[in-house]
Amino acid sequence: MLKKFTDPLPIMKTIRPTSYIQNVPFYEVTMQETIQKLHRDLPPTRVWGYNGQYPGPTFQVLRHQPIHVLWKNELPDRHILPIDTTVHGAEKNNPEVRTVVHLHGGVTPDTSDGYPEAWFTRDFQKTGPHFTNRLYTYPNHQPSTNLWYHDHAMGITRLNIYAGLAGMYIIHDQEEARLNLPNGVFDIPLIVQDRSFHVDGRLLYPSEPDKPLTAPRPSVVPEFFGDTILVNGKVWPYFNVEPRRYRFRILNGSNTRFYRFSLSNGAPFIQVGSDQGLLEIPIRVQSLILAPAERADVIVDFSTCYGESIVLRNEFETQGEKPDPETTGTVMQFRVVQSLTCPDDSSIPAHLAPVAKLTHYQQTRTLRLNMRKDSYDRSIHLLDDRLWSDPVSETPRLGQTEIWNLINETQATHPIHLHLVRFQILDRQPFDRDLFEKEGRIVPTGPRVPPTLNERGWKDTVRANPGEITRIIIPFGPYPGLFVWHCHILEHEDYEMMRPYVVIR
Ligand SMILES: [Cu+2]
Repeated sequence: MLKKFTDPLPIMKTIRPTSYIQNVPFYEVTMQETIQKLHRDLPPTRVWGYNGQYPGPTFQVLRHQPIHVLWKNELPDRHILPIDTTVHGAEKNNPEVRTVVHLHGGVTPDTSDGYPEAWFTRDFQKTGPHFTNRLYTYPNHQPSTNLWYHDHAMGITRLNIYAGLAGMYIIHDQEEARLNLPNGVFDIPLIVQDRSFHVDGRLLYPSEPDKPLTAPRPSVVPEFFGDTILVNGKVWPYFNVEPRRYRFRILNGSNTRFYRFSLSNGAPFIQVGSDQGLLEIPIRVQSLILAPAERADVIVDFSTCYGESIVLRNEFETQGEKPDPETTGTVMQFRVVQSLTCPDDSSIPAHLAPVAKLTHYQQTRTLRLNMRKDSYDRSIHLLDDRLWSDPVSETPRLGQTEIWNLINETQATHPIHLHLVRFQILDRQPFDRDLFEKEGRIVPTGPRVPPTLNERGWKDTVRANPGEITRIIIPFGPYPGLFVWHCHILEHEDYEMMRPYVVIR
């Protein structure tokens, strides 16, 4: 087993524009294969990175300052992970290595949103059926928040992200700057991901499910749990900190794994932001759940901890079991060993940003999260019992607000993500599953439970729990066009738990 806390936490570089096109910053990012040391005792690992870095460089942008990005693919022709060619979009007649970049949480026109079928290969030699343009533009009109960019290619997203194609994208604005939260070197993004390795250092991703079945090989797996935890691309790193407040922008960038973060010294997280920006007020939490793709913006105060070593733990129960503290129950370590370089004059204001509660809406949709068996007896997860290739069924009107009732008939929590929009969680309510299966009627068996305090900001990914109706309220806009909504468990998303949707004029 790999030793914990042997490597310092890497901090991703901030990417700089290569030029300006009519005063708009222009960035060029090249996807490249590279060899990286992910742990002191692990042989170097072949990974795929944006500009050859895993995780990719961090974008630091200003609100209302659009940017152009040219995403280029210089990856090899053969994939480094097992492709299931029975999965839609990954068939044998398609190129093995296809990429398209999505800015998760970005309010982006569809031509730059990274539609899964808008993929392209090395040097744009081949492009997918919905390829739109090479140069992407991000308007950045949304309030300050923590987004992330990652691959979204049809049928192989789970493999491309696992190979390393992900990075942070942070939007800043004046309102946030005025709050005087910890900044500069005291403001750190943390990308948390689980991985498994072969003894020779290669990334290990299963080529078939555990259960014996007459499936094709390689085959998709219904879920993936790695046996080590990486932060910013290092296995179980440590981070030397000063006795002061820090701001951590935490992203769960894992394929399937959920986390319940806590600190070993019992200190709380002061959460100031969720997926789509600042909360109304800071929320003090002892532990913090993040599903894949969710983000939390938190302040941790080390000011009274000089000399201590504090472990960031994970206590999320999977199938009724807590993770082993020796392995996936540990995330990283903070060592409060540095002396103060300057006094900590940061603050955590009582009020952060207004979050106007949405109440008015024009339409309601009831959408099932359900399952089916494929011809190999494997489980397919579906959105409203439809396949990716079925005709578009969700067509909200531009400028209108809808309530979506997500009825989770499955046994698992699905983090549901909509492109383009931000939304608010209204509530969750248990329903009678048997009755729904037999008669199709939705009969609640308990009250509507409002979201937790730290879920009451703007979101772009919501945990829809099994046996519950999760209600979200979504203003559609500001752009019309073709987008997707999907489960962010990458193994589900790749295997049919994703649907196109169209915002119509
Ligand atoms: Cu799912």
